[in-house]
Amino acid sequence: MAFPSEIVARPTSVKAAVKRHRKTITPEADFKRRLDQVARSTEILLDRLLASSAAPGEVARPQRLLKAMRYSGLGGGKRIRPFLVVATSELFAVPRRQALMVAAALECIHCYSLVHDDLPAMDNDGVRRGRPTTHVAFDEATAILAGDGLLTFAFDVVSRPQVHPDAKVRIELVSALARASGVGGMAGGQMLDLAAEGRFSTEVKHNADDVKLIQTMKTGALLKFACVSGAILGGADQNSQTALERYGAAIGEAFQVADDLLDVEGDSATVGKATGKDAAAHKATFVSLWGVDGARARLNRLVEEAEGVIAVFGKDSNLLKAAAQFIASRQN
Ligand code: GRG
Repeated sequence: MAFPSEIVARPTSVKAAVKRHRKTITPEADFKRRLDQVARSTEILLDRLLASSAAPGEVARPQRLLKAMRYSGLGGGKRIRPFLVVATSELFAVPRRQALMVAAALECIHCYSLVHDDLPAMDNDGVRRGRPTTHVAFDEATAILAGDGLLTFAFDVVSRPQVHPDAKVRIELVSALARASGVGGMAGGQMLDLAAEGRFSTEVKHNADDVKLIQTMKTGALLKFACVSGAILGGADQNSQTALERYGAAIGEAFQVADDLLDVEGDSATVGKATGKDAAAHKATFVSLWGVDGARARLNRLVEEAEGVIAVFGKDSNLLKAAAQFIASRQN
């Protein structure tokens, strides 16, 4: 696949104008502009990657499956994970095109998890990103396969030479992404979450440590990978890598606390999915443990922690500080 030049090439005059403009805008506005830009670039890249023609080694791409994968992966979402990959890669001057390939792969995993999470056997949701969920728009079997297709496609994308010329770096990314997504990460966290709902036993108790473990795995692992991937791509030293791991862990938890608060306080039209479901399903959440005020206080502490650890990057950390604020105050 030829890399779409419109998502990386910017003429020098535009770069200079952007630099001048950046000096005059707030970190929050700069963050929103950059998030938009990464979302657009991710969309263009995923559109190209999920084209109808088969890649070398593939036999054919069945139209219905591809359509369901495109429905699930394109045309929605905040693209916060791709943003984090690109922003952390910038700290180490990683070329944008490399970071975007990792961003696209990670977004495929995220979208697969949403498709499977919405299935009748899991959360049984009819609306996602303000549209019918994949199994509603297509059918259950197609949605399962679309999730499977996106999951495996992510590893196809992240192992491509365009990600990094050094195969060792690509293997490190493949391994980190697999561990964040699988039995010891997101899929494992989903299993623990279902168990905590009482799906497999009526004797269910959970304390703060259980809830934290579930969320660290279910939601936090992918967000942490997003932050660490910039360090892997950039061959960062151990201190930088550790700072990004700690930042990723703090915003990962903050993301989930914010999600739990949105489920209680948000309205479904703005959030883009049904709300009030956690309490109805007796889910183990930060709000069920600490109440709304306790969860909000924890959220503020997590943002402070994220801002503190990322400060080692000096003024280059402003964008990531704004990202932590956004994650805590998001409305959808
Ligand atoms: C089914 C293996 C499997 C895992 C599902 C992540 C997950 C595990 C389920 C998603 C359910 C959920 C709503 C979790 C809360 C946090 C979360 C991941 C919210 C959605 O992420 P956003 O807000 O979504 O980044 P967009 O639509 O912006 O991409």
